[in-house]
Amino acid sequence: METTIALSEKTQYYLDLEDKYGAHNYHPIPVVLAKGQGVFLWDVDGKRYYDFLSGYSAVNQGHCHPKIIQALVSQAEVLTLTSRAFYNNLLGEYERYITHYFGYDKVLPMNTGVEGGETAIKLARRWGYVKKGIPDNKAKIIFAENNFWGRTMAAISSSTDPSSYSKFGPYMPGFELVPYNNLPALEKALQDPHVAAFMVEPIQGEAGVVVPDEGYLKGVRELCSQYNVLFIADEIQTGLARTGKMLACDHENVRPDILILGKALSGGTLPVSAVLADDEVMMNIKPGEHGSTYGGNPLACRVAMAALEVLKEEKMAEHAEKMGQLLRDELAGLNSPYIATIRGRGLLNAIVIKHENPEAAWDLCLKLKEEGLLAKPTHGDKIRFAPPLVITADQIKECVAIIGKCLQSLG
Ligand code: PXG
Repeated sequence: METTIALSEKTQYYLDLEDKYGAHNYHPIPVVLAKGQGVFLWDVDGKRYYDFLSGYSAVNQGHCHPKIIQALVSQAEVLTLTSRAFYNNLLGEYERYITHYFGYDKVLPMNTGVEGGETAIKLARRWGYVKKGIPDNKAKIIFAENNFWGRTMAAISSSTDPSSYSKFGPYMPGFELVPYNNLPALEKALQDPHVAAFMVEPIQGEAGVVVPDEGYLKGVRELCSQYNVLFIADEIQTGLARTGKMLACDHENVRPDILILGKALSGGTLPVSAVLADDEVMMNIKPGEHGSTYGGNPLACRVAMAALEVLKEEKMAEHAEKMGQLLRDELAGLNSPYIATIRGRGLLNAIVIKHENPEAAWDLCLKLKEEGLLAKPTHGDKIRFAPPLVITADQIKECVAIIGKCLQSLG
């Protein structure tokens, strides 16, 4: 039985509106948010919450970061979109900025994360035909089981989650799966000469913050190099300081051939994604062969530069590393019988709930909401704890006290 909680009249009004007029493709926690600042969100009744989801890591810099909002507003008053039919005075500046920032020859700008993934796969297939010599239409892309990279037909075609793919077929051919965190299985798959790329999250986010063994990413890099296969890192959720380094791949000092970024690339203001690669990969796509109306728009370019500047200026990676360690230590200190596992890196963390009630994780999130902390379960028993990276040590302690109190009341 799902716990029922009293909702204010205002809250109920907005829930009813979405229920009546919106598609029922989400099952949100019943809170209606109206304002955000830093680590905090406020609902329509003015109640304040700690945000422990950060828009699935899109709001790493904190809600409404003044520098990012300033960039957004000032650019919005001047020029927002030209299309790629013409040049604009920010795209080239942004391209230089982001390629230097991450150390790649070129960037291909898109909007949502899933478009970044689609773009990476197109680049890899094209490279496979043009450079690796894979026969036409035979290219394969390998993915890890339990991956999540969005909702398009290609993304669900590589999914092992039935709620993502069921009854949406037929599916995209040329995709194969290997278990995550398993180098021998990967090596076996890469021996097929038709494989163009292996696409992987350095930490699996939506799967429940699954951190691979130390050495996995290094092993992936080595195997991909050995078998002439492109290593595509989906850093849409793990990148941009979230895990305590600018990129999660930096923990093992590996450089992917194709790097996909999204989410926090705009600090939660606009859908902005980017695919980075060197010329050997990027220059195989010619004019007219890929693009997007909004990709590379001046507003996005200006905002993305500000969002990236903030990460460095405020040393957010180092801070996330320290705060993440503190968060996991404090959670462990609760000694709760209802926490089976605490895992994560930097401020990308999850707990696994152990309780005879299968709805316990959901119920806990409802209790957390009552106590002023917002989190959401994934896959039933896992709860992500991923606050904005501006959270302080005192705030972490306060939040863990809230979590401890709510765990106790699970009973
Ligand atoms: N890659 C990873 C690793 C992700 O976590 C995407 C790609 C796709 O990004 P876009 O911008 O296309 O959503 C994600 C998305 C949700 C939701 O329902 C999204 C994610 C995780 C959980 C829920 O919005 N991540």
